[in-house]
Amino acid sequence: MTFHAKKMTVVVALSATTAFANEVRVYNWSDYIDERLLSKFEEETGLDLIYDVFDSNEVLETKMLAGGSGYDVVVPSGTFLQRQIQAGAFQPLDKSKLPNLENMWDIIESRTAQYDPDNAYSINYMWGSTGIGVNVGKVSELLGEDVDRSSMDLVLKPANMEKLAECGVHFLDAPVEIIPMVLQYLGEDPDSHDVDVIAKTEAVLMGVRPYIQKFHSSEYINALANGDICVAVGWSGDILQARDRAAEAENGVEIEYHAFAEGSLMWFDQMAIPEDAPNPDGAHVFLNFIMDAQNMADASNYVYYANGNLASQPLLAEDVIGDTAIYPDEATLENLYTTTPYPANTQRAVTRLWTRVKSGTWAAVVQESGRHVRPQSVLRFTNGRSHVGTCFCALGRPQRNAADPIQKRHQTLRRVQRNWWSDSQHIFAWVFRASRPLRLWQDHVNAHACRVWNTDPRHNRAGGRGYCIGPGKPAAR
Ligand code: N2P
Repeated sequence: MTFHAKKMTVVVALSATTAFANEVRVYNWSDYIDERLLSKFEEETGLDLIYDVFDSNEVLETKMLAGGSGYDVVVPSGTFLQRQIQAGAFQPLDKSKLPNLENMWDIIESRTAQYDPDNAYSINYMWGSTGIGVNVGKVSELLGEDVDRSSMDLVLKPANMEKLAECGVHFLDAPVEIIPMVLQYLGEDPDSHDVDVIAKTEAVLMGVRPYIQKFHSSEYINALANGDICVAVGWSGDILQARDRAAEAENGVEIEYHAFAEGSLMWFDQMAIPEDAPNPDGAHVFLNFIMDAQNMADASNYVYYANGNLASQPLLAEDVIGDTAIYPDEATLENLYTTTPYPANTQRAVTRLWTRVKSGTWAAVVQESGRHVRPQSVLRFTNGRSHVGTCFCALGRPQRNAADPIQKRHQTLRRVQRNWWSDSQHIFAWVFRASRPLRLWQDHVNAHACRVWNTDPRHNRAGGRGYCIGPGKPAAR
């Protein structure tokens, strides 16, 4: 029996190896290749290509760190690649099997070497920026023709977002791109790893959270093109693809992409071979195929992202090589920043912050006892053991005036949930959920954000009642 079982294992293993030798399994970003290249690869090499897609570095990272993904080629962005190389997730490239490496562009290689020294584990596939896609007609209608459509003000100022919520705004579900963006907006180092500095982004994001319809990293292409949304914080080539899809549909939707006037993130997506890839030879064949000048030009011409292949440049369409949103000129390049991987403690704080921002269901908290709260506070509400929400608080005695925004805001609340929360230091609050976005207070609240860490009675002197607004539900559409 034992012998039999062993024999069977050997047979299974052999046939699996044979199957893997004919197959290459590639895991790439969605909307990131001209699919004709996939069949061309199979025709030219006789290998079967299994091509899956993802839209999030975090999803890919989970697979890479767990191991056993079954993929031969994957495409993390530089900062993720660096961390995964350190975790032993990739195997070094066998450069003798990659003659087309000579086509690569030294300028991009020197940049990607910051994540992958000597480019020992990866080749650049494409690179781009994270900026803003706008539906020109809708945004001009809601914010005026003269509004600066390349400014982060569009998506980080509550007053603008309140208006744009009407036509729909998506943000990337990419914390390590959105947080640097908000830091840049705040005039901080976008690559800060300091958790206290990073914490400053929460107030800004919570201030616009009620107006963000969705955090998603691929739906926005069609949503922009169809006119289902009017603004997306997204990736350069994706938004340019939306522009083309709208033009092809002749639906009257005009989409623009802008790197942010305040500065945009520049990132590099790198093809690498997992340490446990079933078919590393096939993976090298695929990488070499991708580095062919014509193939790489075809890919960029289709997806509107720049690539790291110098030899492909004469073969690029004019609306690709000639567009500074894709191939930045010196001036554009100066306004792009890069980031480095977060150490574990920063990453944990970022992940938690992002979860709070995305879930964003604490609509409003009215601090009834209030006396322990300083004016102009951001309150962290806890249930005694763990943090349950953050709200942005402006303190003051409500004036007995019907026009007072505090009292008006009260009228916009439908009390669907009421709880007392308390921690060991007696924070008491009523927790409400809003029936609709809290319009009156967003600007005011944002202008008054700061923090209270505890309920030390010495701080009680401020007195009065605190009115706090946290993130609401996305605007109903
Ligand atoms: C393709 C998105 C790739 C850019 N849809 C993200 N690194």
